[in-house]
Amino acid sequence: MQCDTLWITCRLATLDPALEGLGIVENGVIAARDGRILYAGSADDAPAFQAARTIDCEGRWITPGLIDPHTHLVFAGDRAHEFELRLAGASYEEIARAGGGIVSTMRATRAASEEELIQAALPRLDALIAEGVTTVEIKSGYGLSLDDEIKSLRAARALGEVRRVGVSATFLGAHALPPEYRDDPDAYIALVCEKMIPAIAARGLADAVDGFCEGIGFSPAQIRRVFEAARDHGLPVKLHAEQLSNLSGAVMAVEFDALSADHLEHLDAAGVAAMAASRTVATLLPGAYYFTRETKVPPIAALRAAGVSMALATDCNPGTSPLTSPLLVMNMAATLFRMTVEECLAGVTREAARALDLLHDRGTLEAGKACDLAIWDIERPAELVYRMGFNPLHARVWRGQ
Ligand code: DI6
Ligand code: FE
Repeated sequence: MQCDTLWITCRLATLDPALEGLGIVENGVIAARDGRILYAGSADDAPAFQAARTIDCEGRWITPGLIDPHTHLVFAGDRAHEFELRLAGASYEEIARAGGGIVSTMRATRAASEEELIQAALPRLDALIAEGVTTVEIKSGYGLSLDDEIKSLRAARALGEVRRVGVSATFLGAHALPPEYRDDPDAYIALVCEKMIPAIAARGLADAVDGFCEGIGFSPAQIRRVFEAARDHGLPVKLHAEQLSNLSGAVMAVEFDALSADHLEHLDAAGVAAMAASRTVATLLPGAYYFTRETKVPPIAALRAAGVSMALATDCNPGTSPLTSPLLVMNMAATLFRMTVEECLAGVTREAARALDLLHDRGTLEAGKACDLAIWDIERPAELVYRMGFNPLHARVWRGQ
């Protein structure tokens, strides 16, 4: 059988759900043609391939390319000074209420051109890519006006053109209240629903719609309107839910068949039960938990017992998670949230793909899927979770190259 590239003498963590655990194949082979996996499995069962190129992996491990399913990579400015204020005792809410926080990033983002936003995001994207990321979700949400949200989403899409990486773009207009709507939050929600979502849907600029359901964000009633507008325009939804308090956002997300409910530190039993009866993925963000010094851990044991899919993401953003390392995310998920190695690796591959509704195309090493691979200089998969501040990536393959 003809193929473009053949990787031989590798160990595979396929994450194939039909196999046990990580779906490990010792003495594996991967064959790719036209950017897709033709075969991934045991060398013993492999058909005879005529490969244009053969790469000997010398026993290295191959996982699916990593997927970061929740980031806010596109923004301008930085918030290092706020970090200093927080170290001196100010809380995240206090800073937000004093006009800092998200709104300070909004000002810088509005002042930046699309090209400047791309240039500002590239070092963050490159840091993810350097750790084997082949697909990244990128939210808008720091423009908060029609033009600035469109600019941000265009920058997100453009990042997928200037780098060899898959980009899922998410419209997060309901992220924060821009100051010009301070006295009339519902009028801002009306703008999001009646102007922004239709314009963004018409331009094909977003793959999903997200919101920040929180005391310092938007109420469940306001988010409901956003979700209804998204549904009217054929866009799937996801939600920042139960990060700082429990507003039963996850229950509402499930009602709208959301792709994911994210954060979930304050998720209660009713929220877990609702998610268990849905396809909605629990996307956990240990970087934000760590950086905000949150003490309430998401109900991992309950989510696990209920069989809820769990994904992991960096939540890369300037305020609560200035993090661009999926490897560190896995370590934090294991150490802070007590997730297993298997859950951590599935969380940045298969379950992350599920959270972006891309599991049919990515997230596991299976024939027919995109040939997005991460090749690692490790002796066992647990090393990817165990070490801190160390990057054993040997090579990254995107679409077979
Ligand atoms: N939740 C978060 O943790 C970030 N956004 C959100 O909805 C914070 C964003 C920021 O502070 O800039
Ligand atoms: Fe976020």
